[in-house]
Amino acid sequence: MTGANDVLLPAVAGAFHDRPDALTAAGQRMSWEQLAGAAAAFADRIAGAGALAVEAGPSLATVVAVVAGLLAGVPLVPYAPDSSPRERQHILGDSGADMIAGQLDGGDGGEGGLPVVAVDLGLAGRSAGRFPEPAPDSTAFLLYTSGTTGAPKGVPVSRRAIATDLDALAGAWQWTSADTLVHGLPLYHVHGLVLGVLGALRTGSALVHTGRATPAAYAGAGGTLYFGVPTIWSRIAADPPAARALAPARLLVSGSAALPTSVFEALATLSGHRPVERYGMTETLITLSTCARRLRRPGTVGEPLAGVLTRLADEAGRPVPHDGAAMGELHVTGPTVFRGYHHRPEATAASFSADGWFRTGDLATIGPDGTHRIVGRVSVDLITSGGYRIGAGEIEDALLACPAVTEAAVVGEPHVDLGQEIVAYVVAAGVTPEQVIDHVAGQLSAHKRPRRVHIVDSLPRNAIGKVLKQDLGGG
Ligand code: MLC
Ligand code: AMP
Repeated sequence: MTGANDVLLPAVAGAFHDRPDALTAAGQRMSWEQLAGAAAAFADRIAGAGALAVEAGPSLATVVAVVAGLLAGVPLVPYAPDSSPRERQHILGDSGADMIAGQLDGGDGGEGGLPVVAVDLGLAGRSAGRFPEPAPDSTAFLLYTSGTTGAPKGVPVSRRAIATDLDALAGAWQWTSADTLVHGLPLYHVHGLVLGVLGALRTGSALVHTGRATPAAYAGAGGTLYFGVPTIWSRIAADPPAARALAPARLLVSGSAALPTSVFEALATLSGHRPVERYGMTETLITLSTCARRLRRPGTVGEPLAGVLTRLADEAGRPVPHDGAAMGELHVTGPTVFRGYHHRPEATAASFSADGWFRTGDLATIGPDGTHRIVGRVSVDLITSGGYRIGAGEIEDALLACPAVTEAAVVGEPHVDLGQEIVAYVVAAGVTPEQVIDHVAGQLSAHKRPRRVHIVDSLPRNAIGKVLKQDLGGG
């Protein structure tokens, strides 16, 4: 196995026997040699940039742009292709990106006047070895992720964190160049991008991106290793022929949100596979997982990966026993944990304990045998819907920007398909719930739209005026 100080992406450096179908996305295929050539050509064009923003659609062009940034040592700032102008402006401005990888070369015509450079998949550039391997502690990505309030924050992710995490996962999942990885996840978050693209390029496994993550697409992809969020797995479990078609696979992996026991059991019955469940965050990468070699039980996310340490703490920061019953906030430390948010010292300080452990904001139990269960969130203001982490505050800000809305409170309510669905309670006059949803749709990407809006006379508040979110509901 390649160590964290060697090349980050051995497949791009020619370490594996090449194959014409090394990468498949959006109906296009590429070998690793073709990827190395196109990425080297693109790297020459972006070398020296401060940071490269990437409109990260599910395509080979995204993979080429990302690999080029990693070759040239240019930090990458991937963003959702359906993000609104407001979201883009925030990400481009906050990150300091000075170039965009986009569809067409565009001089200064790009977002915010930034030059747009288009990827050419057919170009074969100079040797991929021309650029020296950047330092392990340099920033590979600035990934934007929601907090409870305000706009998303930038999380710098180092090359060392990525290499360490992928090597630990390869060990836990027996992930090798004999695998074909299949998924249909977005390429601007840890799950689809770091695990789903860089994981394949580090282990030398072939990669098939399915485009839309439908049961039929997963069933027809013929992979050995499948990644999905619980919403994808629950749709597959509800489609028995698709689930049965996964029987020849080696391993099904679920993460980004809690996998319901009923879905775990349906997959086990239909496909013969007990899925591996793993837990992680943008800030920490993946830190906990069940093991390919050991019995996998529903509802647990296994043990810490190699090098990761965990503990539980109560609200005052005191230790909570690891007895399998007591709940506490999960704290994490280790080589995959980030050092702090981009230009946000206060948010950084609030996220680490006095002795330097990252406070995840997730409630967990830890058994005497080291088995972890994720049981909820410390804050009601972080919502997980379809495996996306969404801050209630960002949606409330968008609602309050609607002139008809005077007060707004957003919560996540249980939803059989999405895990949680976004529900908004607003005090508003002269608008319908649909108009309020449309207003948010104009400001935020699709997965942040409230599914339901309740127009109410007032919001329940405590003596100091804070909204009592636990008293909302049933509307
Ligand atoms: C959404 N829609 C609405 C709506 N909100 N329509 C009307 N009113 C609203 N309020 C529309 C959508 O635009 C879409 O339209 C349709 O409803 C279906 O939406 P959906 O069911 O929400 O999503 P779908 O497109 O089917 O995708 C489901 C999914 C997706 C699970 C594939 O949510 C997804 O890719 N999730 C992955 C998120 C992820 O990668 N998280 C990892 C973070 S990293 P239309 O017209 O398009 O059908 C991380 C670390 C770790 O967490 O541990 O991994
Ligand atoms: P993000 O930062 O978008 O990567 O989202 C991280 C969050 O996803 C975590 O804080 C958890 O709340 C949630 N999460 C990830 N994996 C799991 C899992 N296996 N079970 C429950 N929650 C999870």
